[in-house]
Amino acid sequence: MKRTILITGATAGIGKAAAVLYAKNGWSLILTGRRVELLEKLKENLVRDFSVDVLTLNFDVRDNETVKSAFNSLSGHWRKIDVLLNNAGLAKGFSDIQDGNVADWEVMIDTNIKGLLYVSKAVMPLMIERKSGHIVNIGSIAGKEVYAKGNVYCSTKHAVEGITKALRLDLLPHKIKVSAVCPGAVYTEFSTVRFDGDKERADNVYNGYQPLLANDIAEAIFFVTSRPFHVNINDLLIMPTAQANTSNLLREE
Ligand code: NDP
Ligand code: 8X3
Repeated sequence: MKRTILITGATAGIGKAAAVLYAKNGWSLILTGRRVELLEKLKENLVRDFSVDVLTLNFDVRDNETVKSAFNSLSGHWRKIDVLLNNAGLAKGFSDIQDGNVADWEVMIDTNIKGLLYVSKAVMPLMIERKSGHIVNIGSIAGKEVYAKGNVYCSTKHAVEGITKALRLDLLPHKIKVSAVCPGAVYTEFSTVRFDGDKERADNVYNGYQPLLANDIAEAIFFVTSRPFHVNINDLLIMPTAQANTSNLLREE
C-alpha cells in the first residue's frame, strides 16, 4: 500500500530533496511551506516525473490557527500520514547573545520550537487514531553543542532534541516512532536566510571544504523511515567529513 509523508519546509534545501527522494520511491506527499509558487512548481514536477499523488498545504508554521485549519481540511486518504518530517526551520543573525536582535530570536523560537509543536499537535491525533506513524524531527549538531554567536539558534535546536525525547516517551503506548536526524553543515538556503540574503557571506560558510548536500540528508531520512517496525533510529548525527564539530572545520584552498 502507498505510504504518505508530510514534509514541512518542502520549498527548499533538505525538505525539497526529501520530497524528490520519497516521490522517486513512489510515496504520496503532503508538501508544505510559505512560498506557494515554489510549492506548486515542485508539485507539478513531481507529478510529471514520478506520477505520484501530491497535496500542497500553504502555511506558516508559526501561525497555529492556520496550521490547525490546514490539517482540519484533510480528507480521505490524506488523513493517513505515515511519516511527519518536521523540517521547517531557520537561523537568523549571528552575534554574541548580549548583542542579539530580539526580533530574530522570536522568529527562530516561533519557527523552530513552536512551529514544530503546532504541526506535531495537529498530526499526532491522526497517528494515534491509527496506532501507527513515525515523526522525524530535523535537529542539528547545533542541538548538541553551542558555538560562538550561535546562542539562540543552538538553543532552539537543543529544544528540538528535548521535544524529540518527550514525543518518543509520550507516544510509546501509541506505537508511534520518533526519530531525530541531526546534520552538520549542509549547503542549502540556510545561511542565505541567516544572513538576510547576503549570498557572498553565506557562501563563505561553505568555502574550502565539501559540505553535506541536501540529498545526503534526504537519504538518511529515507533510511530512518524504511527500517522494519521493531527498529527505531532514535538519533542520527551526520557531519561533513571535513567538520569535526561545530567549530572545527578543515578548510583547504
Ligand atoms: P532552507 O532555508 O534551504 O530551507 C528551509 C525550509 O523551511 C524552507 O522550505 C522554508 O520554506 C521552510 N520554512 C522556514 N520558515 C518557515 C515557516 N515559518 N513556515 C513554514 N516553512 C518555513 O534550509 P535547510 O534545508 O538547510 O533547513 C531545513 C532544516 O534543517 C532546518 O530545520 C534547519 O535548522 C536544519 N538544519 C540545517 C543545516 C544546514 O547546515 N543547512 C544543518 C542542521 C540542521 P518557505 O520559506 O517557503 O516557508
Ligand atoms: C545548522 C548547522 O552548525 O551551521 O543547524 O548551525 S550550524
